[in-house]
Amino acid sequence: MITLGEYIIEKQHDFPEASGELTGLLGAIRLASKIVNREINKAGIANIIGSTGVENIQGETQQKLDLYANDKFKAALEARGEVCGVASEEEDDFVSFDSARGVNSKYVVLMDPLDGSSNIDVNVSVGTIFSIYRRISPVGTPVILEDFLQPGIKQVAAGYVIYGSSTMLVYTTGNGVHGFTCDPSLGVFYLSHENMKQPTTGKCYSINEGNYLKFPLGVKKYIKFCQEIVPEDNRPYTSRYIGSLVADFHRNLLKGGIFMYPSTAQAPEGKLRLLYECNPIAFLAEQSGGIASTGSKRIMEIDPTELHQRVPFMCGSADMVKAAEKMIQDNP
Ligand code: AHM
Ligand code: MG
Repeated sequence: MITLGEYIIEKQHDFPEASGELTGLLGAIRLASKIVNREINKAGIANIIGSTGVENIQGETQQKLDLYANDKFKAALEARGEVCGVASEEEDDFVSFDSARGVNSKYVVLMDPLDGSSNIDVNVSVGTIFSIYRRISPVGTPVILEDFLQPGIKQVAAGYVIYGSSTMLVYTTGNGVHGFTCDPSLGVFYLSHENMKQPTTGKCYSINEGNYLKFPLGVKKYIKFCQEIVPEDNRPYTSRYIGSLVADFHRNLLKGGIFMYPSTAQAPEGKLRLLYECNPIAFLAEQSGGIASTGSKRIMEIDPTELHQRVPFMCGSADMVKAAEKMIQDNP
């Protein structure tokens, strides 16, 4: 039984220049995820479900647990001193950690502290998504916006925590995707899924079909393709949509499948955020053998222009994403 902490230290040797900072940083994420996990498990009995009545900068109502998770992750990252700043889906602007240790550290973290948070009220899986970059501004100075506006290919590490029927932490540092399951009695994450590989095809498609009439033609055609009866190609695929990106991605990672949140007539850039959701999930998708795309462009090659930028998103099993991309490109 290898713990997450032991595994990270063992893998640190893969990076000759490693100084232990990334190890410390992942340790902070592990700690905050255990605190958030404990709170989520009490959701029905403590006064923590429901909304705060406040909207975030993107006009979405914040849930109490959105703010709780945001505070815990921020506090753990600041206290550990291995991060010079964070950007979060729940913060208007990036946050600079200006302590002596903070300004002297080289990493920034971008996060969606509690993704799919409206699912908590009904006891459905939610997640935390994180993305880690090396700063581009000089060490020893406060962080700047450009430290956060880097394309996904510059990620040093990314991952998520899924608070599901069991709690798992899944991450990559560019050497495969590794999953750890939390033993709730000990509060310890153990290696349970080493080097996860997403099947090249699958039987599941995940999309909010309630938006069907608003989708671009290529997406509509792809949905119809998924529903056609072609037994030799495993079609019709099964429709599975939890409405919690981490949970939908996690299922498709293990079983094969495609997840899509395309543009709609009302939201030409879709809903999901490039920096907090799409880039980290894209890094994991690619590291497990899958693909993540807007339909016409690799997600990780997009140059971000603003913190809360949204993009149309599809990811999953390579053959399925390629088929969807082709249909979208053939039907502009
Ligand atoms: P959130 O970050 O505000 O929780 O929104 C992101 C979530 C994703 O987890 C999920 O894939 C999507 O929103 C679901 O949206 P919809 O309800 O429009 O299908
Ligand atoms: Mg989210």
